[in-house]
Amino acid sequence: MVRMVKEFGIFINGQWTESSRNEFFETLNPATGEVLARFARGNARDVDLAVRSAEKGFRVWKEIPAPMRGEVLLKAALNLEKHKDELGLLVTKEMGKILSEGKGEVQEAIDFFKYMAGEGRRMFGETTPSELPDKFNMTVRLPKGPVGMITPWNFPVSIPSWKMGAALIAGCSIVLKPATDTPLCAARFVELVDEAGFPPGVISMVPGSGSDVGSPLINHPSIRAISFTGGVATGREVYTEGAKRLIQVHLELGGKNPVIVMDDANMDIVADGVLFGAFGTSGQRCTATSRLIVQEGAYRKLMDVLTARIEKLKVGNPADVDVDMGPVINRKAKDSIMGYIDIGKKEGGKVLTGGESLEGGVYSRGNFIQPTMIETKHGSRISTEEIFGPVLSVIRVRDFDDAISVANGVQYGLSSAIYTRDVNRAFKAIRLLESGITYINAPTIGAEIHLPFGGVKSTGTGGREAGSSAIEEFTELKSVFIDYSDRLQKAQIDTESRLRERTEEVEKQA
Ligand code: UN1
Repeated sequence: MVRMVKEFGIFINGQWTESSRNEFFETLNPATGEVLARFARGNARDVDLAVRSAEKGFRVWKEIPAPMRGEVLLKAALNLEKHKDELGLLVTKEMGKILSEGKGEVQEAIDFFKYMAGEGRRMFGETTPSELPDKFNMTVRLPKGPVGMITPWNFPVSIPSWKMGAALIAGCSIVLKPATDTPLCAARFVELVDEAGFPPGVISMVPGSGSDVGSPLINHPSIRAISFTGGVATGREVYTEGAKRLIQVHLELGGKNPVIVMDDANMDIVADGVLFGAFGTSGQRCTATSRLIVQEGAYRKLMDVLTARIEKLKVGNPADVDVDMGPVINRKAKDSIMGYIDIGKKEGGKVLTGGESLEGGVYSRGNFIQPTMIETKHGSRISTEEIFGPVLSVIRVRDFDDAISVANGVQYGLSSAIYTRDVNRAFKAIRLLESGITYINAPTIGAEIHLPFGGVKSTGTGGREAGSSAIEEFTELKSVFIDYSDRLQKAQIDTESRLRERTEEVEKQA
């Protein structure tokens, strides 16, 4: 029996339209190899159509009062809630994370849209005193314009939701280029959000590659900002292209996130956290725990507990409820991760558990790897480069200072964690760890959406997604001076004379 696979073009003005180029790519289930859908290979002409529509959408959307925009976002959240199971299952099928994580990711999108809906009634500016009498000063936030977003495959729903939720409440129209590995999740997400009643042109999506779609999007003269989440190499290109146009580029890049374990920690709780942090989503999170930095006294015990626990993890089709860890996204990713395991061994690392590719039987059509833990030394490639897979590097350290210096000794700085029951050390670690997110007694993953998300060093360019700072990415601040004195008043004039004049004026009025 031949199963018909659905074909998608580009999404503009609230509907799917044919791409100007009649070529398609397939999106696959990474656990089974099943073809899920076919998507148009978008191109610069499609991008131009989408951005033109976004220009029209922007002209309308920015004039809708922000609290009213919030109502539409809330409707989108409720629609996502209604379809949570369907969309969660789709995430599992197309991205390969286990069902509970697929649904969890959709919940993150729902929560964020609800949070941003409320932002429509805040969007605070400042009011300040003026230097001059009868004058009022304030700041207001205005939307940047049509904005482009380029999103990764590891969170195919929630990362688009962070970017879109913030941009939409701010009053921007958006053009989304989703990852080529997960366009179906993005397509369904865009449909469900759009159904809430956004005016035509506010939301568009163009599938396709970085060079065919991403680059024309960054370079389109009407695009006012780009928000990108992905790898460092691509991020550097996106930044360079955006810099040439002098537009704002928000980058959310890699990580090499450490969990520090001090001797005084409770090892069972550490093991729970490390399993979740390192092997949740098969280690394919920017926030994944990829380094375990353990103080000498805790080392033996923790390795024993962890090895036993890792060996019990069930790897398989993530749609089966009893599976703990699914596949990695595609063949290329699998080869690269296996390559890293090899490098780890060659540079003297010792595989404590795992390390093998899983083949045959249920694994024969998918991209499966054993959850792997390798003992290594700080400075080795596997302990400093982002692997983006189920590989945990373990490094032994002497004491707290040693642990902090190892933790900070990489180019990344997204998330970090320390397990200790010593409150003084915990607070010191908060200050000393170079990362945008720090957890105490919890692993490096699982950020909550109402706090800012982002990193330092090569992880990003300084801005933060999610949380109270999310709308900064998509708004311009305008400073406003309102003079109601009925005369020309000049700022920055000699204080002494001004003070005298004003005193005389007030005395006369009295
Ligand atoms: C990512 O990996 O790019 O904190 C995002 C977490 C998730 C988001 C991760 N809430 O692990």
